[in-house]
Amino acid sequence: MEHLIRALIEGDRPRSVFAVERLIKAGTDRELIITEGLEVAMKRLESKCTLEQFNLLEIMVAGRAVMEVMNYIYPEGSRPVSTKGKVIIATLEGDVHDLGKNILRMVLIADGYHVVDCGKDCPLNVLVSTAKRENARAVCISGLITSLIPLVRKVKSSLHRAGLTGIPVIAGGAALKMASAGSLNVDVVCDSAFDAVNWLDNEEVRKE
Ligand code: B12
Repeated sequence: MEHLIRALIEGDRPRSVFAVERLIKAGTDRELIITEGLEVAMKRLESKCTLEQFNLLEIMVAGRAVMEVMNYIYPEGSRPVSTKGKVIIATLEGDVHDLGKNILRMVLIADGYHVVDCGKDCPLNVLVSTAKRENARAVCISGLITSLIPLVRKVKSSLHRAGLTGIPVIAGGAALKMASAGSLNVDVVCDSAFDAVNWLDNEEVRKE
């Protein structure tokens, strides 16, 4: 895993894919590659991304290597037909981080969900109107900066005002997973994309 992490940090795409190929051959599962590999690599770049020091190029190059690895472990052609309903995903207005959201999208699609991606920096009203138009089964918010928390707290009430009272709101991403569901006014906070899949898969069981 350390080979993968180092190749990602250096933004070396061929070496990253080679390292992941070896991990898969050795039987490492995709969840571990994402949580112990991709997430850890990006976390190590934290010091390059502060308000004082900002090395955009290095971070962007590593981000591209992360997405190349994701495309390798979730190849386009292998995606199942979506049968489990529509999930809306976004990072809210003011937050341009989207690597975690893009990973969430691929994990949800691979599990049979139809994903409508509102993108990054998404205004709340666009999120709500999309959820209404698409008859969404759930809304997922990815949040990487803490200053966005007040806006996250408004998601549920904005959905309610639009008459969407039955749609669960799921929060995740480095900034939101430090908070409780109650303090964010969401239904659940998930550590990883896989936790959201498990939560959604078990929703029907919980309702019974
Ligand atoms: C990459 C990065 C960037 C890139 C983003 C590129 C991109 N396309 O996303 C760039 C360079 C653009 C960037 C910009 C900035 N960044 Co930045 N960035 C990061 C960094 C280093 C990594 C984030 C990342 O991609 N992680 C990898 C992904 C895979 O992890 P993840 O998002 O957590 O996602 C996983 C899970 O959490 C989960 N998940 C994610 N979302 C969701 C949602 C749901 C519903 C679920 C279920 C699961 C889930 O799934 C993923 C896989 O399991 C972090 C450091 C860190 N520790 O996070 C700082 C960090 C987030 N950035 C930070 C800052 C300050 C900024 C800037 C303000 C810097 C500046 N000087 O301008 C700007 C913000 C601009 C803005 N308005 O948004 C701070 C935020 C501090 C805070 N607590 O508020 C951090 C924490 C760095 C630090 N020094 O502390 N950044």
